[in-house]
Amino acid sequence: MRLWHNPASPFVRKVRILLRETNLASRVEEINTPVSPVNPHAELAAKNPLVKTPALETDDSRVLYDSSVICDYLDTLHSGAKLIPGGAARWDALRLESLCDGILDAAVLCRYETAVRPEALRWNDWVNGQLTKIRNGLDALANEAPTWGNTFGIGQIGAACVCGYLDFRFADENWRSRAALAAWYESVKQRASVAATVPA
Ligand code: 99T
Repeated sequence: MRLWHNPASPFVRKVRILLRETNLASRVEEINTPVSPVNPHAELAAKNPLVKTPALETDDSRVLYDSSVICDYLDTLHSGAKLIPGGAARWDALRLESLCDGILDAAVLCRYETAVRPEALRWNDWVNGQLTKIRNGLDALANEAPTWGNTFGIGQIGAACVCGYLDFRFADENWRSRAALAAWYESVKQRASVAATVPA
């Protein structure tokens, strides 16, 4: 399999953590792919019309995107404990994954607003709207983090990617003021899969 990959991307990181948690990493070749909404990567564009990372080419030549679909697919390829559970727990896990994806979508939009959009075209109210989504989402994560125990499924993978991305791109945001989330992240940062995939 081939993964169009970008070491800054929190969405790619979800996939890379899942690959390591499930011992599938050796089956995937990672192709480093710089992405920008204003400078589409030609090879990636031929595989994913949205020109976003991650995209995964499977051994039977399907190209899958986005990160949720890729994680769902990869979780079918191993015989260990599933990171996307079945039964009623599935909906809690997928809802938590969506919450984390939504926080990350807002964070990446803010990042592009400041790193890509020309200063004269920036709109503070719009950025503040995205920051509000991030902060409300973090409050929700902090409320539920104490219920997670030792579970490290797709939702917690997403939460680890949120915390790591905010450290990487939003160092001034002080998300650690939410003590329950900060304490949870301190414990999962030590996992080999999380430590090996710190954004760069
Ligand atoms: O928007 C673009 O054209 C390029 N952006 C991306 O490819 C980002 C990289 S994060 N990926 C996504 O937004 C994927 C979202 C999708 N719903 C998923 O896979 O879950 C780059 C962050 C950074 O550089 O700071």
